[in-house]
Amino acid sequence: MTTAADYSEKIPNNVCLNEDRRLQRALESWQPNFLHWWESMGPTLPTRDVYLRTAVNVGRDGWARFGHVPMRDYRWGIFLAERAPGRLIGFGEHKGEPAWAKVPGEYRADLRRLIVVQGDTEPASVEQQRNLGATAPSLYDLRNLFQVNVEEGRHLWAMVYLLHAHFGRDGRDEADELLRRSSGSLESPRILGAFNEETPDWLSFFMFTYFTDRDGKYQLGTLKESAFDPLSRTCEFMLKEEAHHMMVGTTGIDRVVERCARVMVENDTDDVTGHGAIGLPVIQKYLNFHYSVSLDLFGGETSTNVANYYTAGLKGRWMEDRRRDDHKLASDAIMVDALTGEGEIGHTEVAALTGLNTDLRREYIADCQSGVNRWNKILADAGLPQRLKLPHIAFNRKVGAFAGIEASPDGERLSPQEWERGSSAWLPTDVDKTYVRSLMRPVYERGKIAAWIAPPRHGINGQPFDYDYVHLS
Ligand code: BYC
Ligand code: FE
Ligand code: FE
Repeated sequence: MTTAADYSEKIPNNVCLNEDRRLQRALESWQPNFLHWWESMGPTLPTRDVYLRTAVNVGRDGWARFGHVPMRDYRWGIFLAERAPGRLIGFGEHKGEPAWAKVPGEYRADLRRLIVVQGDTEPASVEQQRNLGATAPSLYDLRNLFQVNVEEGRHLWAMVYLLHAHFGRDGRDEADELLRRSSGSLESPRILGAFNEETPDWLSFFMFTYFTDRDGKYQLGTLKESAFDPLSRTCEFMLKEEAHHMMVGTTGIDRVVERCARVMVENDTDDVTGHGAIGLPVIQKYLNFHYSVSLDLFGGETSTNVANYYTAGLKGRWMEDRRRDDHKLASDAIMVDALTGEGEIGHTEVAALTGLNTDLRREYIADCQSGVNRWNKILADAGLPQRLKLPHIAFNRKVGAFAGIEASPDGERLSPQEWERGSSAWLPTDVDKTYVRSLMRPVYERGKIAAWIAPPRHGINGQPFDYDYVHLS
């Protein structure tokens, strides 16, 4: 089914869309709705063109091309990673059977649900980030924002393709719903909590791309294992684009910390407010917030949903093929984070299958820690004793075992009164947010950068920092 990418089509694709006229027509009639959504809910800053990477193929000899394009003309395409001939299902009760090219009737509802939840996050993030162009710290950052935005738009296309191609009438209805719900809406909000939060400033944006896009990396990693081959192949290709989103977050926070450290050292002070930088306590609070809402995205510590998904072969584990067990887990056990009988924050043993959200969350947490280590190295190299850290798993949770209690960042269980007294020291307050916002003034001059952030070490695609990444209109 996969061929060379067809770029002459209205919808670029490598799925031979022109061989299925019905599907092609259905997607071509969704396309104007997508463009209307992009115009009304996407980036608000008017631009002439942006130096963007466009996915054009999936092959080993280059999958993307770079060039200045008007964002509305971005070629959102449908690309599935190459088919692995003879691919077998790697886990669950169908382990060893051939992967499915079509959706089995008994798993239709669950697969549709997973694809809809995944698809819903993509436009949500574009909506959350739509006003950030107005306050970009440099043309380089502005370009990265838009790159992330167009690619999340393409990820929406990826899920809509699956819905249209494999779920008939209800798939088309779900595709329409994906454009109808909107982030933060009271009547029809996005499905998952984190995607209804605001991303009002660039520190939030970098935290979001570090912590929340990283949930995307891990969820896509589990869906890449899916027995449903088209889902597996589309997620594999999405992960390629996701790496850049992660880079934006990681290096974005690097640069905020680097700037803060330098101002602290140069002025011999812990308080950088008034020196135009963002201080470590504020960075820590933003980190606490984005990390804890992102932990919620993994669902409950124990979940029968995830057990069913795994057994059915719909959603695997991170690096499934590297796990040394029977890939069925029917009689295995796992320790998960839990409230103990006495209401203490601790652990309990459960069936491995129902603990799979915890398994994935742990992989994610270890990965998050690597970023914190990086930022702490920047502080250490500047000769500073302060350090950032990930808050405890029970801190500020709204989903799962700790949703009903309060805990400090150190994992100490708190009464509602203690939480009330402490929370302003742990989560961004209105004062913190107002301060951060006061720093957010746009810098659109080539080679210039806002005072609260250090310049990047590298430009994009070998271009220098002072390249004309974006032409405003
Ligand atoms: N908010 O059995 P449970 C990305 C619901 S990010 C609201 O504990 P389960 C991206 C849950 O749906 C990756 N509701 O959890 C990043 C369920 O409802 P139903 C997105 C929540 O089902 C940045 C009920 O609570 N992809 O790509 O095992 C920018 C009980 O749930 C939340 C996916 O998530 C929440 N946080 O796991 C752009 C992959 N958490 O069904 C893009 C697909 C749980 O009983 N989704 N609930 O009505 C999944 O695999 C699973 O649905 C979840 C939840 C991991 C989300
Ligand atoms: Fe995405
Ligand atoms: Fe992303």
